[in-house]
Amino acid sequence: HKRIKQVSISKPILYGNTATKFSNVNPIPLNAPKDHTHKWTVFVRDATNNDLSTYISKVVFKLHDTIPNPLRTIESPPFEVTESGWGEFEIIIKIYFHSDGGEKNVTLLHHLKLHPYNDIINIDGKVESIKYDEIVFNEPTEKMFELLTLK
Ligand code: SLL
Repeated sequence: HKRIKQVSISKPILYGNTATKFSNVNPIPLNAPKDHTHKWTVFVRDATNNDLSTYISKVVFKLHDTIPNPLRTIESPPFEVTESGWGEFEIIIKIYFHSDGGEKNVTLLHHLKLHPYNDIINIDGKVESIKYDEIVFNEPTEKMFELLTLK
């Protein structure tokens, strides 16, 4: 892989989760275990609403072992997983790039938030814990450069 010297491209992303508590207006699904208290979605998305699939091939979310099939592989946008449950835990998020670009995967860690406290925004009973980050590609290969600059 030929690399382009002294070029750095960064891609803005958002990752995190939203959660809503089950209630009278937002009842627990009939097929959900009775101890589940929340519905939640964990996601990775582009911070500027561009299509991540131009350079990302898949996102793997490693959930808590108490959840059925904890390893979830998402191969096209939206890169997200929606589940119900009762507890907070660490989610390992692995972002894989198209293999012909010659880039290693990137690992992010997200603490799933269900309860509104600390830096959590709570709008209409919805809890959100979302972070902004930039994936930096230093001296990308020619192929990766092409994928990163596709419109
Ligand atoms: C801990 N924080 O560290 C806890 C673990 C696990 C949450 C929380 C299971 C959902 C399901 C669920 O919500 N687990 O039954 O599908 O021990």
